[in-house]
Amino acid sequence: MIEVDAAPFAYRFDPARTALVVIDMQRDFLEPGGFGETLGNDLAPVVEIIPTVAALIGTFREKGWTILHTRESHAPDLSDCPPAKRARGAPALRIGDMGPMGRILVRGEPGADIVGPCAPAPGEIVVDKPGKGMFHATDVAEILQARGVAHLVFAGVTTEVCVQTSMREANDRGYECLLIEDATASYFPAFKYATLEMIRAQGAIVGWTAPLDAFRKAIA
Ligand code: C5J
Repeated sequence: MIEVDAAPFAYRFDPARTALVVIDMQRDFLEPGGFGETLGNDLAPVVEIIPTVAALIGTFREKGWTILHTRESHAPDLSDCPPAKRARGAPALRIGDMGPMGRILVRGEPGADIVGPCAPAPGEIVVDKPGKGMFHATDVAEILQARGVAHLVFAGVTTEVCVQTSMREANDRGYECLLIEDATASYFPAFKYATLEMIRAQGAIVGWTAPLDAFRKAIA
């Protein structure tokens, strides 16, 4: 077992039973004209973490450990997009509308792709998810079970939406979850801060958090 200096206390994991989960590092959330920006968000805080997420992916790759990437996206006919999700808020462009990177959050469109520095390598798992949580309407549960995974290391965007939802879903299913603090971001820095606090509160009620440096030191 490897022990990471994490909060609220040490996080222990067995690399053979661990997967890195990189949530939704997609152009639609990180680049101008995508879903995130159409909702009126400032992209700067999420763009800032791209090199750290890429470094974390590189660390797992060097070790040959399991990597799973998710993409929030919908079928072209939007049959997996609840009308309530499409109607929510007052975005400049709604899910399925044509934007500068193709149809917003639609599978196969350029905007649904993962940004270059974080792009999946051959052999890495890529899961398209129609919801905020990675277990909803996907085969993530079966994929992890087949590989005997018990520990999940999380990164990606946004901290309080898809990352937190996926981490809570995983925690309820019995996975030991660690969120890498500087490899996750929100459009709202205060929401990121609050999410990190609530995850590790009450004795790691949802899981652990640690910076990338601490993770790297542990595995060195
Ligand atoms: C959002 C996500 N924020 N990936 N999606 O709508 O967090």
